[in-house]
Amino acid sequence: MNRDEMLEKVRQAMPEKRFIHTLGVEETAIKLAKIYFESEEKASIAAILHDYAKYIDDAKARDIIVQEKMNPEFLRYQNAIWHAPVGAYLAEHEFGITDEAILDAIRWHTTGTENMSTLDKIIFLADYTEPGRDFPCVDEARKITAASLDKGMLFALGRTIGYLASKEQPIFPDTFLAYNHYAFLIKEGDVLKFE
Ligand code: DGI
Ligand code: FE
Ligand code: FE
Repeated sequence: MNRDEMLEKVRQAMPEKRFIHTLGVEETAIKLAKIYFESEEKASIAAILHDYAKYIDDAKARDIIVQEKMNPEFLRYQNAIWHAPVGAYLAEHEFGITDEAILDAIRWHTTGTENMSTLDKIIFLADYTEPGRDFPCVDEARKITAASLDKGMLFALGRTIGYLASKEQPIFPDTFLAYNHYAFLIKEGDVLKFE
């Protein structure tokens, strides 16, 4: 399937607004791939497909998580996080994507996880900072991301955790694992710098 065919199938699976977001994520992911020497093609494909599963029925998403023996913990948390692992599954089974790097970037784009690759971080942060995003600290997130993917991750994860906590929502464990990873990394980096 070429880029245009992929885009058309994605467009048909979501409202116009979400499709515009998808194009924004692709544009941003390609820019970040250039800055951080990652494959622009992989960034483009992962971005186009990242929210493909956003509008499938909860029942269907649940079935896929169970049948594919994904981490059952996903189901204990809000359905807002299901479209990421389910999206990775559909990218493989409906779009024929076999590249694990692309599938992982889709799989972890919402919650984050420990040990994220450069491509994973690019998709996570492109999703958070694409031009259509409009929340108070988004410009700060864009600047930090352009300077360092790891600092961008720390900022985005910290803000997301703070936001979810303010709403008294449960937070998926991988989000904390990811947050701590970057918090330690950056703290230790600072110690080295000043020693
Ligand atoms: O799909 P998008 O709207 O483009 O963005 P997204 O995939 O990052 O997910 C949307 C929401 O999921 C976001 O507002 C935060 C929410 N969310 C719910 N539970 C969790 C979570 N995000 C993280 N990182 N961890 C959670 O446990
Ligand atoms: Fe998403
Ligand atoms: Fe998204």
